[in-house]
Amino acid sequence: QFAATGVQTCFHGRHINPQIYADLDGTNWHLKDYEARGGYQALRKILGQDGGAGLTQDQVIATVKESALRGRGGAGFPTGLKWSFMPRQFPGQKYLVCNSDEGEPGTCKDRDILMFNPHIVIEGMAIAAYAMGTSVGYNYIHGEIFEVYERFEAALEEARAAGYLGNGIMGSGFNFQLHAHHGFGAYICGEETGLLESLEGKKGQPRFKPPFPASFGLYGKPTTINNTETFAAVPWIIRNGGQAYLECGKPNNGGTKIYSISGDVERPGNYEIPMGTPFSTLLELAGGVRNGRQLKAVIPGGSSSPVLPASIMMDCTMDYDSIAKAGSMLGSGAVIVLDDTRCMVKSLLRLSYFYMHESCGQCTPCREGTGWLWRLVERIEKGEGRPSDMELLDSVAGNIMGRTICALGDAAAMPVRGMLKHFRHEFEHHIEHKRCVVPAYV
Ligand code: L3W
Ligand code: SF4
Repeated sequence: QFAATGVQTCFHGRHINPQIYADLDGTNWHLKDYEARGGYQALRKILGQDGGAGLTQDQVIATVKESALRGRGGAGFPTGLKWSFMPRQFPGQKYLVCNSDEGEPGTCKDRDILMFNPHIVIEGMAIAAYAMGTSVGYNYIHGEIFEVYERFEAALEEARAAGYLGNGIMGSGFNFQLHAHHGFGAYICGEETGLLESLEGKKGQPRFKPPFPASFGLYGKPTTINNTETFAAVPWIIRNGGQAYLECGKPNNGGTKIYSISGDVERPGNYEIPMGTPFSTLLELAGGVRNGRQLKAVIPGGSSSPVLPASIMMDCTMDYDSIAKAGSMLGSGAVIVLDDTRCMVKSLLRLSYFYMHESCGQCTPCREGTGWLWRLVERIEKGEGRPSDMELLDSVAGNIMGRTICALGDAAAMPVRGMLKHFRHEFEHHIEHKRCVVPAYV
């Protein structure tokens, strides 16, 4: 159950022992290994190449809807619903795109799926392409992880040679050409419309939405974009049924999810667990808080999600609805753990710098506001803050939110509001005493 998507459960090591990754590297990602694990059986099933009747496009979409699979890139949008937005009878080319531009601070799951199980993404994309009547797809891979791009290219070659991609797949009338493309490391190219612009060879600047990519996507054509982990869940769903996947998790939050847990834990890494698992269980899997220290706070869904104090987080389960109810977002599932030695002002300073650096500069509230936020937090951290800075921080954040083209503006503002809501006293202490409330930073 824990390994429902076929991704290895609880592999960790990149942060603590690179040798573990080295051992996995090159051993079991190949087509023959994937086939031995039941790979490409779901594709055979829908095409009727397993002796069965096959599945219609509507049946595939209905199965994905039944599974309650939600987008694993950050927004948690229902996947089956998104697939049903794609116009069926479109007279021109339609596209399928995989968003592997994983750049959210704290997130490192998609790179591992592509590195250790690339065929699961190829199969998931082929099934999606069949369901939506799309014959061309792209996987846009983050530019700073070139070895992942090379691995995926190698897997594509294997799939083409075996007849799982190309024209007349497995003797059926289904054609699907899949290509890999690598970006150059800009965070904003992970935003779906920025990604499309970049894929078209332009500067990766987000477009206004609506129109959504389902009607105006790549080269202005209907396009469906899903995250890597979302596609990786699809073969299991088709083989085992939507209901079985749903039952791995909880209502409205089907299946399992991979969490990239980092920060102050003993064993940081990627952990695949059922939706609805208590946060305390995930923390335990990661070895607990580093050096037996006290848990102070958790950023539950990547740097864009508001921080939650330990008292709230320990009552949460790891699923979209529970984390939203607690006032944050499950996001991409990047769980950043902060122990009692962490200064929240310093933590926010680091996050604010990231958003200022990654703003594409198109809209004024984001371009100017992210820099303003960073400068305010920096002077508070340096002991040069003024009492009025508290109100100013809140006001600048409030004036960014909801006033920008894409979600990066909100993503820069939300952590500020989260910190001020739960750790206001630390900021006030910095301003009043010109030093940190945390003894280690005095
Ligand atoms: C057709 C409609 N399509 C919505 C589609 C839309 C998109 C999906 C979700 O941001 C979040 C962001 C980050 N007709 C539609 C429709 N769609 N309504 O559904 O849309 P949306 O706008 O809710 O989200 P988004 O713009 O995709 C994603 C947060 O995720 N995040 C980001 C992590 C980034 C990474 C990374 O490393 N690249 O993981 C983490 O929390 O802040 O809020 O496909 O087209 N009526
Ligand atoms: Fe660019 Fe920021 Fe505007 Fe997004 S919100 S389009 S990143 S300036």
